[in-house]
Amino acid sequence: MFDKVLIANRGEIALRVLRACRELGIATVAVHSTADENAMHVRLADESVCIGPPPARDSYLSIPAIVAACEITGADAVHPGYGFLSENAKFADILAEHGITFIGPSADHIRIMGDKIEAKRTAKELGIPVVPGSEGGVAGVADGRRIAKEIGYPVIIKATAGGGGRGMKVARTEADLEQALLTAQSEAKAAFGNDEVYIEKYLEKPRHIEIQVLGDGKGNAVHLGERDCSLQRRHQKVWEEAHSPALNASQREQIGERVAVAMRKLKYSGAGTVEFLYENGEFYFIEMNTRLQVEHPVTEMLTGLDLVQEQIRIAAGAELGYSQKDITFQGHAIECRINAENARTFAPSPGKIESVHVPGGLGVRVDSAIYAGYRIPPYYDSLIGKLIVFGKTRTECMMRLKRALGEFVIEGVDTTIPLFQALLKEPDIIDGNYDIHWLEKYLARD
Ligand code: MV4
Repeated sequence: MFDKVLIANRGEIALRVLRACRELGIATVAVHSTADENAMHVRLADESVCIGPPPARDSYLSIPAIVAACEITGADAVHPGYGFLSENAKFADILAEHGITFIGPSADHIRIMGDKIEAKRTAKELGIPVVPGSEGGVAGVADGRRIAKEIGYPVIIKATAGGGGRGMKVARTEADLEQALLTAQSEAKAAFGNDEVYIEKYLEKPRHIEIQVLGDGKGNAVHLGERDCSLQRRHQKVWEEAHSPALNASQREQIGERVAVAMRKLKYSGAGTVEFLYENGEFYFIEMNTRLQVEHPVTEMLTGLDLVQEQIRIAAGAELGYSQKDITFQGHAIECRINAENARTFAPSPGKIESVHVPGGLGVRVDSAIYAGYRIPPYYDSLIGKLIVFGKTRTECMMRLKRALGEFVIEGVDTTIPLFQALLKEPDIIDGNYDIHWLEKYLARD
């Protein structure tokens, strides 16, 4: 096992990783920008190193600064959290060159899944159902027209180097195709420095359902069920739950087993998430995330597994030590992302937290790094906490969520708490009847 882990992140996820390390008896190193001198992760870690000025590219994204922090403190492993360097294959390679363990999948797997065409090709080869579309990149307008005609309209054009919704364009008819293709290519070039795009059948009203996996890199892998993350705004998840209100046990088992078999063949190592669009009873692979995700706690609530401890054990060379039949699910969990944003306009609301009262009681978990007097810096993501609630049934979970939201007090900045209180009154939310467009439509009403 590692003696000392450096946590290359900030905010609630830095605390989440720190807690896992502490329970495993591993010393922790926090890194921070000058804007985060007073951050909770710095206070709670055993040691801390300032790695640069506020802009993330000069601190949390600076590979030389983080490697230097490892060398100064003698850390033998790095946990990247999510975002920042968590899916940077180059970072994983450089750490390896320095004899430091990257707590995550192999650089090769990060690289494959970072290239969305490669990811799809790999998934398909491994027996995972994918969205019908081009086998590789689109060569030009004529090639695009030919492919789109073959798949049938509407189609969606996506950047190979993209992901998370950036640089996508929908073409409803052949008349739209040229424009959509050229726009997608130029946006991809500007955003990722790579203008390669691919085409897929456009699914009109899918749900976003993702499968959590764990593998040990030795051919053992399990799935930990799904999360329904359909409630999103501008490709930012807002509410995530498990199980999905749309799936029954046999559907869950079927898609889960498909994914687990694929991960065994791939010899996948660490935690990962296989993302699907789900429509009319069918699953369609879109991407795989090779990192711990923001919403991992809902899976922890149902399975009782500590996903971060599992990541650490696996990175240290341990075998999984359990098989699929040992994984069981209990109850229902919902996560609400608490952002320092206006609940109606979503305008960021950085500033000083004047007071905070967090909810508690049975089945209530709050992952957050805020405290009374803390000043939220304006430089980073506006996520300031996650409220995760568990219940024996979805109904119990929602009643408890309502109760917990009512207890939650954050004074000094705007938060998304009122949005969740409003959502809990919506019949479609109560019934679990929503797709990926539901929230945007709801917010567009007045
Ligand atoms: C799609 C799609 C419809 N059809 N692909 C957006 C983020 C990226 N991960 C994939 N995305 C989509 N891909 C096909 N073939 C619709 C979306 C999409 C979406 C997906 C998940 C959650 C929210 C979304 C909001 C708009 C569009």
